[in-house]
Amino acid sequence: EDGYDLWLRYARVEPSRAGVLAAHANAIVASGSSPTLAIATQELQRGIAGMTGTTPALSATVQQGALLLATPASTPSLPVKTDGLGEEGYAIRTIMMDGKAVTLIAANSDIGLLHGAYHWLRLAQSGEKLDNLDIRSAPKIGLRLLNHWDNLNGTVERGYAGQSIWDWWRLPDWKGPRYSDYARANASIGINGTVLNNVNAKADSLTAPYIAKAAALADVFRPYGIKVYLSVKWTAPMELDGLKTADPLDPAVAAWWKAKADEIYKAIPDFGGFLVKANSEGQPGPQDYNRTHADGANMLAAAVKAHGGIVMWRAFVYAHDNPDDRAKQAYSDFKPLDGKFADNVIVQVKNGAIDFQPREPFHPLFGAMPRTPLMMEFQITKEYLGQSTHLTYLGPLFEEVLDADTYAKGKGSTVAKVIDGSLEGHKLTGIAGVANIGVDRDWSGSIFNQADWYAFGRLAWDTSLSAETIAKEWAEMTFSPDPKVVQPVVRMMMGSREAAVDYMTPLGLAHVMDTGHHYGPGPWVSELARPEWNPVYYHKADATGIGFDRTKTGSNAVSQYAAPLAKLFGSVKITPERDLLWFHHVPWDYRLKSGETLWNGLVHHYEAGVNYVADMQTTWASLKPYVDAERYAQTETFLTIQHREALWWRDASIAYFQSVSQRPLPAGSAAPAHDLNWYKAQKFPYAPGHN
Ligand code: BDP
Repeated sequence: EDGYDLWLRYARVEPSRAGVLAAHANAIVASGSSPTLAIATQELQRGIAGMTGTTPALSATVQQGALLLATPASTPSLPVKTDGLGEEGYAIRTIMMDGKAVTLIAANSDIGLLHGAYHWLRLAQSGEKLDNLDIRSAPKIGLRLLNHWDNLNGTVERGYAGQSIWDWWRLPDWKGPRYSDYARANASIGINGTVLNNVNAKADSLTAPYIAKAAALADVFRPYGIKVYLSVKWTAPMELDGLKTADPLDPAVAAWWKAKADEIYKAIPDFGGFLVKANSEGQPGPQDYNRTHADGANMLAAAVKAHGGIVMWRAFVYAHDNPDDRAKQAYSDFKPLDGKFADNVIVQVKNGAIDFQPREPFHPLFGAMPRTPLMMEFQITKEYLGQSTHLTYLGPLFEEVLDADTYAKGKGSTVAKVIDGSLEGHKLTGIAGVANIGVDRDWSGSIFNQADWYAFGRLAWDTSLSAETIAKEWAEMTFSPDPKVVQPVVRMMMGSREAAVDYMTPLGLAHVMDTGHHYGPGPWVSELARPEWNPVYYHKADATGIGFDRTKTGSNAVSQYAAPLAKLFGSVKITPERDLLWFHHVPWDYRLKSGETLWNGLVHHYEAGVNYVADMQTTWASLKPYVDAERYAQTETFLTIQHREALWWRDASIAYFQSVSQRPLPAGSAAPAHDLNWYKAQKFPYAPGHN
């Protein structure tokens, strides 16, 4: 097992379970014909054959124990109501039909049936009961997208799983099996769109040859219910066709984009739309012409509007000439534009105000732009969380953000309700995850990183799921439904993100990773051109203490949150300790809730992180008898790397912060293995994922 099959392994089950499966799926009855329906029935056949050894026949007549796939169109007297299931949802119900017990998968569309088929297969693989089923499921969020930061030359920005899976060079002719396997995996977790290219976009992706390549991929993905989107470069009209300006209010510019959109829609009639990174980290944008983000977004939106397309405009902006706290800048730029965006624009906001840190408080824009649809941007690829080798399950991070209360309309105004549109009554809703996918056989750089892709999709479909439930499902399908495996694996996963927070950025620290590659520790870095590129900017450690004062006495970023939170985060005494140094500059001898000093507490957090990794190693070793050799060995080795690097993080961080705090280590804590200069001297010029 090399991980290629992801959570769709359909491994052979014990004879007794095979009997149960066969009894509930001894034939497949599907009326109608479409590529999507064919995929659904083939997937069911493949899954059942894998698990039981017998392929159920496709049958035209209902028999006891059949699996039935039906829509109101194919079966006018459908015995299950499909109202409220939308175009993508489904119901699964055990019913009696002509005196025979059958399992009915019902939906309004064949895509809904496909999702239902995957749900049934999930139950089958996880060892769940298959009788008396009564399930209804429909996504609350409309756009559930992966964002690939894939470059046209095959590299992947912040990619740690090898080169891009898009073989741009051999497209559109060669459409390898990876593409449909990719679509299967995504459809199985409800993802319905993919942005093919990096937000740091090249204009070339909008040329005719590249549109044809994107169209070829769209053709593969379409029957799986997955639409294609493209990131665009703001100055494409100038670069590709010599326009003198990219001013969004210039009619020639608007006409260029309109013609370009028409050209794309001719090749890809169901093209989803554009994703835009503008005026951010050196990318051009409307502000270069003294126009606003709304001016830019609305011009593009007009170009795709007639085709039903949308524009996802990113709020990830911070300017080099803005002396204000970086954490405040997106809000400062976008909040005044609330209500000014066209109705087919959605603003895409990262989960936190800085950049995908191991922990950040939720982004203050959530809840602050009631008249503008906002979509979430999570990072599935682990730029700041150990990249491919650290086992840091992101489910708890996603869950923490989605469940965070913005208080925008009083208690219970969670981020999830902002992005599913229910809080402010928006119809256009979305969530995006920056993909962790590459050509590695295991797709994601490690077996456990697959869980992050899986968790993103499952939460995008249903934000009310718990990270733990998802981890359990994933472990059951990825390894085995045996509780002897599932329980320890889930336990490892559930604490692993907090462990990374502990050994990298405890107590609300952030962005102390080394420059460029963001891999190991670099809290000492202070000499880069822009202040906010330097870790010292974020931790502000000095002789008196550590942390970024974002209260009234500092940058006052707390004022960007709703009143109850501004109050909470504004007071050092009541700020949750996990966010302490994000909001406050705190004296080294400040007393934490545990009674120990901040300095001692910091050291203990680093150690707790390292110890957690050691515990995962022990747990994993105990699973050796139950896991196949290849996947066992990869995880074992990666945990060894993680432990070594957690120690490195601990030691380097302590060596540096001790040089500032001038405090002795708490009793029982070992001194770092090397002196500070040794840690500073570590360089990684060829670390993956950055230019
Ligand atoms: C940061 C990455 C950078 C991305 C940028 C973005 O370091 O590579 O281009 O975000 O999201 O996380 O645009």
